[in-house]
Amino acid sequence: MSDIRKYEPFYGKVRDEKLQKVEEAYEKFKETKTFEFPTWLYGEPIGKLFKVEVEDCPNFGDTAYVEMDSARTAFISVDMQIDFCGKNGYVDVMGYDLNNTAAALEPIHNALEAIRGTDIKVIHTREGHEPDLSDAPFNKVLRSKIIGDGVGIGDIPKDGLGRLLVRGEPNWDINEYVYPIEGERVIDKAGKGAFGCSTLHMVLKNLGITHIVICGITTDVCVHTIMREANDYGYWCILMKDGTGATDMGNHAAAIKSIKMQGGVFGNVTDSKRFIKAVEEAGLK
Ligand code: C5J
Repeated sequence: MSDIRKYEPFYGKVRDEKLQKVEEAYEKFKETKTFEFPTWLYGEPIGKLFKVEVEDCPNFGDTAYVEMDSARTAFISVDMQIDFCGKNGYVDVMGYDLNNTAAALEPIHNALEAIRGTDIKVIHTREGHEPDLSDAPFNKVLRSKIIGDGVGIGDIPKDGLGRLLVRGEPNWDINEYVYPIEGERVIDKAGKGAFGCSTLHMVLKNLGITHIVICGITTDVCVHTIMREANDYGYWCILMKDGTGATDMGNHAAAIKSIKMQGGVFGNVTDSKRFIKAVEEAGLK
């Protein structure tokens, strides 16, 4: 008997228990088209269960539902900073159309209005670097200077509010239309992702979060990176697609589509209307 076969009975119990739970959830999904909140895994709900409709799941053209516990759900608004959607900010200096990223403001504002006063946890992130740029990779700063025609991370552009992508500068702050309010968490990150270079994962764990509704800018960079990281750790992630925007419309569309491949390779996709409807219908306030 090989070493692997020798330990097979030990592996088998763990595997069979998990596959039994998968089988049960699979039968339920066929009946209800719903990823039910797995109480066997997380325990009884702490808040209220509510269901969000998601698109193109499991196949393109299909509709499914994700059930979550309001008290264990985080709404994450990624990098809605002036640097990414405002005049003379980082994205503007690189020459991209601000309308694409600013389009996320209204849907996020509306979703925030709907969930404030519920037990859904709101988290905002900000991308930025220490004033001495000690946490900014050399290649990141150099590339930004090249694409910005000599004005990159740490520099002040003409008519700019302050140093690009530097913590504490007015342009690094969050757009006031989707600004955090008391009781919401704000997490600073030095990278595109957040699990390796910020306290996001600790905060999610400390809050007991199981489900994440994610939005913000940009779709294909920071939002996607964080969604992928969270998905790998087993969080159920739903992208609120109209609350996102990118520097390129093709990349925006591709980023949304790629989430839906393989039955939801990085999670699921909804929009602000469907998310707000789910919150309102569940009477979470
Ligand atoms: C980028 C971000 N695009 N927040 N940052 O550099 O997506």
